[in-house]
Amino acid sequence: MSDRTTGRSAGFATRAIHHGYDPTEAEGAVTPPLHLTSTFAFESAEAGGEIFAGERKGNVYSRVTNPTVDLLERRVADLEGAEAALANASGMGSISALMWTLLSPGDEVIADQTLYGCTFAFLNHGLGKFGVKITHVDLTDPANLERAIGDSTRVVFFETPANPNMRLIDIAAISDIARAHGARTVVDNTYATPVLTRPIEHGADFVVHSATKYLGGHGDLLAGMICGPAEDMAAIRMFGLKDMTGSVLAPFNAMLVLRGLKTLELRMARHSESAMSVARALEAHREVEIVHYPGLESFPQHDLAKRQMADFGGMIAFEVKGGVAAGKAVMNRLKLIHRAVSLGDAETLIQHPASMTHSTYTPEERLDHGISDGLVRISVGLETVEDILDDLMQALEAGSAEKAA
Ligand code: 3LM
Repeated sequence: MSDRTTGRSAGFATRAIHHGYDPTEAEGAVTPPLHLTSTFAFESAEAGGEIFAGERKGNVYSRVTNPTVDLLERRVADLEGAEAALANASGMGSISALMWTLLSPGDEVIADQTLYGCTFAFLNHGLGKFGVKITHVDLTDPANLERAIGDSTRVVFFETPANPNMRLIDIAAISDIARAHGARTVVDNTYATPVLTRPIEHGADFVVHSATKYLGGHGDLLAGMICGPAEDMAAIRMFGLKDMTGSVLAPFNAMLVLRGLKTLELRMARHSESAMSVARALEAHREVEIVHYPGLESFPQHDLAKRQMADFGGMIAFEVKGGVAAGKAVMNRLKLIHRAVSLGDAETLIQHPASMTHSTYTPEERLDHGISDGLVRISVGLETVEDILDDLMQALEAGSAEKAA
């Protein structure tokens, strides 16, 4: 999309608001219509047959295409710099539709050590059961991939920043090695969003999202997205989505994600600014053992963060002195911040990965995969930052006071 007056390509926020839609298509409606329909009428029996055979364009059934969902797919593809995208009913729906399509028994997936709990379970307990080999490799050092990758490696999968410990992966370095060995790179971009990082521009083949999080942005839906080459997206639509998972995004939820996208750039700026303040305040607090936030100078991969991310995002992981019990006590003293899983909402959310989002790992696996039991994860929301800080500080101070008494 280009600016109508200058011809230069339109900016991110402009495309997030306008890409792929012209009000003249729909009686001048500035907001795109919601096509709340499961099925579509054919103008003749022959036309229906031709659409089914792929000889003529047209909608058949909303498990395959729907115009509201289609607009969301085109818009997210544009924002990620991808040829095409596919929407699903959840992030897990996206990851599974993609993997069922790319993989066959005997293939290997190399995944980073740290993954969201259900992704870890899907790979190891799901795909693993069907003859796909899952190998976890520490991808923070690309040399480890060079050593591990083999002829049967079909997919290299990672999150950056990773849920929950915030480790970063160098997308360009990993994608280069994967490509040289004929493997496809999949990046879960849920934490960064295309505002902060566009993995395809760094050489990745596919991007997946839990659009439940920042893309939707308001905690009122579940959704997932896959972005990548048009030919692969068509294959995933007609097999992974249509036949294997049936994990279709409802048109109403597509409309809500389209609404969320309009403010994505604005929200990410505010999430990032507030998270930076929270990370600094936590790091300065005597009750806090360690803070993992890519924007901090103390973050071991701060240089990579500056290279690969436009800003540092809204997610922080930290540990309180005194371990699990002390961390939970801090969580229980919070008054404004909600104790809840999920992330990317307007509300600040706090959770304990070991007993919540990452309880799909055994304690031994968590240890192996760099997910410490004392870790507390915070998704910094859009409230007035002083109120977030006051709440966290009173919860930490009460811990100091208890110790002193
Ligand atoms: C969570 N995460 O609280 P859905 N990829 C990443 C994710 O963080 C998630 C998914 C995929 C959380 C959800 S835990 C019970 C709640 C990096 C989800 C999966 O299927 O849309 O939830 O996305 O960390």
